[in-house]
Amino acid sequence: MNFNILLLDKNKKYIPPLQYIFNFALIKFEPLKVKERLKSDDLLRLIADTKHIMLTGHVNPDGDSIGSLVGVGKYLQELGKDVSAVVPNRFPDYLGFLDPENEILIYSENPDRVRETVARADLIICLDFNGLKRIEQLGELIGRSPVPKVLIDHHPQPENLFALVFSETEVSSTCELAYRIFKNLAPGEKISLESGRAFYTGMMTDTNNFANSVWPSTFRMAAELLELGVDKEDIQSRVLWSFAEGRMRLMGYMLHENMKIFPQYRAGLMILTKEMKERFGYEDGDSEGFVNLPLGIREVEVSALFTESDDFIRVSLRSKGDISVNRLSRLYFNGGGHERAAGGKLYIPVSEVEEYFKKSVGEFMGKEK
Ligand SMILES: [Mn+2]
Repeated sequence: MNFNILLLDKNKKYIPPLQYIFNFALIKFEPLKVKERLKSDDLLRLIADTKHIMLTGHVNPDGDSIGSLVGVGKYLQELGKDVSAVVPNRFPDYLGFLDPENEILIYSENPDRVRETVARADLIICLDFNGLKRIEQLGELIGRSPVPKVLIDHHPQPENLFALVFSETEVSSTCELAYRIFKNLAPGEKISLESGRAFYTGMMTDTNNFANSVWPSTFRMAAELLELGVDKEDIQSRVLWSFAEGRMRLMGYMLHENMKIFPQYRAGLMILTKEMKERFGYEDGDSEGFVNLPLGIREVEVSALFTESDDFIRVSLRSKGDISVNRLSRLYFNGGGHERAAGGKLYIPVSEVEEYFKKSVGEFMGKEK
């Protein structure tokens, strides 16, 4: 291990505190594993050599995506870095409080500025997705950049093109992993309230308000962030209790008229068509969480939400028990994800979705039994 004095920027001189020097002795009290500690030293060295750092989130950015971009971004700014955050397309309005100055660049709306940002960056950090193909054209652009790329993510099977990979599936969220890395990264540099609030948002949304994918480390982090001063009521009311009336009406409609249950396959299904979106004044993010609803039914172990868009049908899958929707999606829905939460895409007419779902889930659940 290297205890050189770290110069993160010309005006700031870092002298490692005692705690850093005795890091190995302290490891058993720290959530960081030895391997991670060594990797985070590599990350610190990579960061120390850079001026312009670009952070990238995934398509249809959610709370974990925006939370990790803002949490990591603010931290790196505190270190004196020039930081840009980019997402492939727009994120829902209820996450706007994390980016009050509209600093996050949106590739679909401003491709030229994003191109300039990629050209200027001397380090690219990818957050909350496991490979560049997941971010479509933005991924191609980043793939052509010669600068080192770092991945921080909690999805299985990360792509093999990064200089440094932090990939851990036994955490609630990318925000949890990023918090763990950055809170121990630069000696003497603390997580600010602004970063903490962003990280809290991501762990709260990815766990469905601390219901799924919660680990002991998740609650520990939540406790630390509350001690830091994060206002959880404020975040809850901004993110969970700020939907439009149309979203509630749509949810009622989906449950009452649209949801189909197939007890023979232990499966539930909802199909959100463009026609329904129009009827209920649908806005991006309005169907957030719908896919979890059928899982509340005793018999249902796999739940699917199909959302029609102009070019394809977006697939969301959830499960409980031992059913792997990651596998289900890889086999039938051109996607993947976590064991109990996965996504995919279908390129068939919306009228054929129900038949296709019944056929594939029937085959799959037959094998799973
Ligand atoms: Mn996530």
